[in-house]
Amino acid sequence: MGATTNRPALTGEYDVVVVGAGAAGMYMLHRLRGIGLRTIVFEAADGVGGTWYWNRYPGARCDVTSVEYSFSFSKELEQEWNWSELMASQPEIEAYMNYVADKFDLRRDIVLSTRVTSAAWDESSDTWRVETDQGDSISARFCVMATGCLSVPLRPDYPGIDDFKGVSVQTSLWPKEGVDLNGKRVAVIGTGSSAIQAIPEIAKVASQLIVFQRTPAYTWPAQNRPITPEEMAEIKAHYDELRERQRNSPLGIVGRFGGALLEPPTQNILDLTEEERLAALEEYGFGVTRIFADVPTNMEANEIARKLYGMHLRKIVKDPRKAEALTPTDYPLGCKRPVIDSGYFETFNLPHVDIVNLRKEPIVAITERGIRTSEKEYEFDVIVYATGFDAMTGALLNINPRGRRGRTLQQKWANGPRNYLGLMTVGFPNMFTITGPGSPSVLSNMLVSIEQHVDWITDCLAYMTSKGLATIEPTQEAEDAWVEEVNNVAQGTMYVAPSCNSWYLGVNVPGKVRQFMPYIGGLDRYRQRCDEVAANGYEGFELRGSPVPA
Ligand code: FAD
Ligand code: N01
Repeated sequence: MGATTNRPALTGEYDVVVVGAGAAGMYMLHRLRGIGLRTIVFEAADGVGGTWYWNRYPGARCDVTSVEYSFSFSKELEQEWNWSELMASQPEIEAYMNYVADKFDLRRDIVLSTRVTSAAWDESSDTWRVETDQGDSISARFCVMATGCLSVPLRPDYPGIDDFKGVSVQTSLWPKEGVDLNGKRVAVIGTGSSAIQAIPEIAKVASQLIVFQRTPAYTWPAQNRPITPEEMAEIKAHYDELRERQRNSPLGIVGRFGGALLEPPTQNILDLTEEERLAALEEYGFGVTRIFADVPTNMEANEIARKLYGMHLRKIVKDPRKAEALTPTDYPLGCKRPVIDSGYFETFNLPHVDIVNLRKEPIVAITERGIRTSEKEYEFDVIVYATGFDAMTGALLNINPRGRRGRTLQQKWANGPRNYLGLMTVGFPNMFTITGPGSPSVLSNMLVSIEQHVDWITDCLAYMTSKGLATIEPTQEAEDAWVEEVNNVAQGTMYVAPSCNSWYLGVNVPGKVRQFMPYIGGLDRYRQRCDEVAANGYEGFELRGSPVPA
């Protein structure tokens, strides 16, 4: 969607360049202005909001309650903004992001429709030189990558993919003007969060909907509903308390989620009799998978919970063929990011909605008329690709920053991402990543993680400015120890089970190294660690006052 700009190329010098104007880039800009740093933000899209700008597919909404998935840095903002639903839809969140941009007068320093194409560290001047696809070439002492964890769409490379004569559309690149799906024959490829939100909405208007599924998903009912004005007033009266609890929680979330309480469970499913397990299933439905302590860590317990999940699914989906196709069987609960839905399984009871199991009937090619599998050709008017993202590292490696001695990030991370606290990586001084690999990031409520990272970076830059320091970079020792800790805490969880394949592990991208990327130790523990590091004079970082000899 990024249009060509007709503005003169920018060539100035700045204190900080920020890449990306999603929630992270916008809040970063606001804080940097607050400490008097001259900042410029480049954004590829022609609007702000990042995720909430790009993902306009039908049904797109957040799955954390919106009062929690919102900025906490301004009490005024909290009091002015009203959320209409527990989990707001994309248009509402995009409107919120735009409201924030206007309220804090952010737009004057955000350069839209401009993609950063390179960033190179100049050792002689201790600055980053950043270039864009619009001919800009600016320098800045610091570079903040607010490029997003889920901002590089992936599309399969099926033979003939460009031959289709109908409309091809990707959930994460959904056009602003929308796509006419009324009365159309629609295919959806993929069954991750995006597809699972879109499918019930598409089914409402399409004449035929066929879902092409490679891996069935575990999904839990969203239990979304409108927020009444009385509830909103009550929330506004207690925001301070809510924010405090969010910041001190492992996920940055304190509310209810998918019907189960977030307090850590204590009872083990392995201690229950078969009758007791069935009674729990009766009482909690799909939520039964979330109420036992041993399910996330013990494979036998996980298997039992998985079977209960399948039993509940078969009660909802009436056609046994569809139910069988939709039932996850070969990977554990807790391996992939939980999916939250509104009537997903029920949608398959509609006569015009069907599912193709790609494990039995793989796609061979995209044709002029539709999709050819190993069995037959299906004809469509619209093909929706809901095939995910090159997550966590994709946007950074696309820019491929060039650090000390000309070494690129692609070279450094050839065997997977390595950094200290998920914030900085050795060899790339003065370059910060927001919610990058090695931080709680996508395992948490991202707005809480974003605020934590932005606040930490702001404090760090204020400290450096006050001491007249030129560069900051982690020590090799600190980086190695952190990488080991990130790996260690993930061991024994379903996230890294041998049968688990997820984008957290990078395995959805052909050729990407299998490595669990986020830090699973909890946002509360992580925050404490970051605070201690800062309080100890940025322990594990090397701070210098003058250019380093080459
Ligand atoms: P983004 O919002 O991704 O913004 C990054 C921006 O950087 C993009 O606008 C991109 O265009 C820009 N950019 C990237 N590379 C360049 C470049 N080279 N040059 C210029 N610009 C560039 N998280 C939750 O916690 N709860 C949720 O309920 C939730 N729902 C989600 C729903 C969807 C559909 C998706 C895709 C993600 C969801 N997430 C959710 C994760 C979401 O990405 C984060 O919550 C959050 O919006 C990330 O903000 P960000 O600013 O870090 O990144
Ligand atoms: O992407 P995904 P997504 N042929 O990677 C399939 C956030 N989010 O956009 O599992 C056939 O999860 C792939 O199959 P498999 C959230 O963090 C949040 O849905 O690899 N199929 C899978 O089914 C989420 O986790 C919300 O076998 C192919 C699907 O496509 C993240 O974004 C909403 C294929 C991709 O699923 C990503 O979600 C939306 C191929 N060649 C997104 N390639 C909320 O509700 C891939 N697939 C908050």
